[in-house]
Amino acid sequence: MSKDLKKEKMLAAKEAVKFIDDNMIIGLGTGSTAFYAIMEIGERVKNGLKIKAIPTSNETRELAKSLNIELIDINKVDSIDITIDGADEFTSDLLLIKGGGGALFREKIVASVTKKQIIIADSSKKVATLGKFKLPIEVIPFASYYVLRQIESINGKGKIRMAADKEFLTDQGNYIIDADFGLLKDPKSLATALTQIEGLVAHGLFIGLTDMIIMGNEDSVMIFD
Ligand code: ABF
Repeated sequence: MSKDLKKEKMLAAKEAVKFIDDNMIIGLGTGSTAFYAIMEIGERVKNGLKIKAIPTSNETRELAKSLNIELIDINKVDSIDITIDGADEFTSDLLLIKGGGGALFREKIVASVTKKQIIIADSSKKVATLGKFKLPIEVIPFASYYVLRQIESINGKGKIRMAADKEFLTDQGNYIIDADFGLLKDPKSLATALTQIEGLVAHGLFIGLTDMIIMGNEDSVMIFD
């Protein structure tokens, strides 16, 4: 039986939104799974929920505005109570690859400011070891070929992400390099090595940033925490 991944996304999203209460500051993720959570939040706002939200992308900002979800500047808050966001891959020990949607920089900043980071995903995202999904890396355009060479020097194979016939641009006007490092036996060491590379703005390894993963699983959800 083929799995209904859309249903799994929706189940995970609804479960995550139950954690939201009045007067919270909420981080809004990016991607098709986060979309369902934002729609559910919009419904609750329509029924009187009082929150202020911080979007992780221009796309999410526009969706939130269309649902009359009140937004607040991240630089006006000391912390975020709950963020609900998606992932491209996750392991049972809460390691993630994110950035398939190109929003990884703001997602990582929002996650770093968040007290309770909840990741929602369908069951296709769960892996034993990260790495089948190429690692998204945000890079300053001026540094892109230098970073490509640095990625090769640590046994990666990077490619600049294209959109039609030109480089994909992030909300910050940067490029994304999708890098294949094979299966990641030691993601923590790779994250450390990447962080040393000048011109690299953010990488999609989210380590130690997640408090709970809610995975849609056929007709129910599984929680990893
Ligand atoms: C976002 O969620 C990105 O980091 C990630 O690429 C995306 C997952 O996409 P989807 O939920 O559409 O499968 O946070």
